[in-house]
Amino acid sequence: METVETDAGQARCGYIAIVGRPNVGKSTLLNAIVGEKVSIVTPKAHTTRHRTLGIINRANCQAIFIDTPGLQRDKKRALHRIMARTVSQAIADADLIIMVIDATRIFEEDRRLGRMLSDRPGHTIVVLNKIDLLHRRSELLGRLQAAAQEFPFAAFVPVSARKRENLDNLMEEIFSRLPEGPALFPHGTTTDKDTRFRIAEIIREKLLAALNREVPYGLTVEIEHLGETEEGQVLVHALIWLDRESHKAIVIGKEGKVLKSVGRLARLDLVELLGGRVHLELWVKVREGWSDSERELRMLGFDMS
Ligand SMILES: Nc1nc2c(ncn2[C@@H]2O[C@H](COP(=O)(O)OP(=O)(O)OP(=O)(O)O)[C@@H](O)[C@H]2O)c(=O)[nH]1
Ligand SMILES: [Mg+2]
Repeated sequence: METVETDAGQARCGYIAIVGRPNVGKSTLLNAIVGEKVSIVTPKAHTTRHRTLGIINRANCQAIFIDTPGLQRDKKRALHRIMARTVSQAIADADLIIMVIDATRIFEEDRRLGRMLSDRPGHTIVVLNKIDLLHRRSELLGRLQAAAQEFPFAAFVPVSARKRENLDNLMEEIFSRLPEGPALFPHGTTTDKDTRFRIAEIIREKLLAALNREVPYGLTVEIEHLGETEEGQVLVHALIWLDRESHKAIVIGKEGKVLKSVGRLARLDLVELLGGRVHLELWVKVREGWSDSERELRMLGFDMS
């Protein structure tokens, strides 16, 4: 991405919450802005479960983005309640809010989110994502007008996170609105998440992509051991926790096919993340009802505060 012109004399720094319906491309946008995969992406809704920071620096400015889970109505499971709380907390913590919507259509859930943000109109930017899916570029003006009529917010920016289109304009809108203040993270830091978390998320990404229906939503990944083999490879032991015994055979697959393929794909990404050879071992275990138990969630490392 090109450098954005900023007032070099005035340090700026702020938190920007990225919020929106599931699957609108929030994590894809974060990764495109940071230029690194800090948050996992899949074609399935409810991929992101944790508040994840992505940090970038330009001249004298630091922008700290907060990726959030997709906003959802379903609050039946404890996991869903935590995810909804994560979104509210990120909004409360943020100096600026990016509300991501689909450029092709406004949904009722977008309107509901718009109402949640209506007390922060000057601090909210609407991003119309996936403009590459519009049949004709001439539709864009109409989509922008519709969004501006619907939401009383500060700016409306059409982008394609996947194709990295118009991100410079978005960055300008963001940088010009950041509050004054010194950087909060050292230069070079791109996320707040540690290696264990990032490894677990990469494995979960591959599982989500490989599995269908409700199976992916009842699983979580825990890194039991991170070390080194005698040959100097990075050694990862990961536990895949399922909340139903009946899902075990599906996750493992016939003759272990599903698990093997997940392991192969995850290892490719891990080699990139860890910068060396990786020995990955995956174990499938069951903890009935983990996703609806606050106690289990805490044990599995979910932030319950
Ligand atoms: N065509 C197109 N697809 C996109 C674009 N941005 C994201 N996607 C796709 O949309 C799907 C969802 O992307 P994510 O980034 O995981 O969406 P999200 O909003 O973070 O989803 P949750 O974490 O589940 O709330 C993926 O298949 C992405 O590749 C875009 O600009 N254009
Ligand atoms: Mg996401």
